[in-house]
Amino acid sequence: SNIVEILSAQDLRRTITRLASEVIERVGTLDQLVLLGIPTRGVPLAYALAQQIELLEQIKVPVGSLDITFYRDDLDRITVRTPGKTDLPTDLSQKTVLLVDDVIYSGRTIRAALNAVHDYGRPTLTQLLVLIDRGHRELPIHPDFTGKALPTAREELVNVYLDATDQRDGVELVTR
Ligand code: 3GP
Ligand code: MG
Repeated sequence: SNIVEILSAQDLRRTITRLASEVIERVGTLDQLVLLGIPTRGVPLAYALAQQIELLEQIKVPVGSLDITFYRDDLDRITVRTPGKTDLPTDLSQKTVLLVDDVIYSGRTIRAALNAVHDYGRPTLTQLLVLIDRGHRELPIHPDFTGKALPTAREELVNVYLDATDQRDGVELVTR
């Protein structure tokens, strides 16, 4: 297999900075905003975004994580079932929920995440931020904020590395 660098550590930091600015710009008030990361790497990504938002606006945005293990309709197709962890910083009613994930592919994970959110309250608005959109959607789900749209072949794999989990930052494409 062949590994191609898609985002260097510096590129990734710039992308996170830009995404934080876009969220601030488009969400209007930050008062009701809650970031919910989807395990595994959506969680450290959500924390990195919150840190950048705080740097820019001096506002601490609550961050949580959303375990969607039991909401997937295709559990048998998922070879590695890592139970995630749901850790909500607040009741989601009347909130603006920003779902945060590292890679979007079919869209099934996000559909499951929407079902999970629904069980924890009724947000005023729910939006989606992804670092990498690698295409191949099977559902009418589209991110509101995208780090990078990266057309891929189905057999390719995107590796996202984040300092908190991987002691390095960057994005690679593994081609076979
Ligand atoms: P989705 O397909 O539900 O949108 O395929 C199951 C899930 O695995 C994807 O969500 C996505 O979260 C993740 N995924 C799919 N392809 C990749 C990839 O190339 N890299 C990473 N890191 N995750 C992927
Ligand atoms: Mg992921």
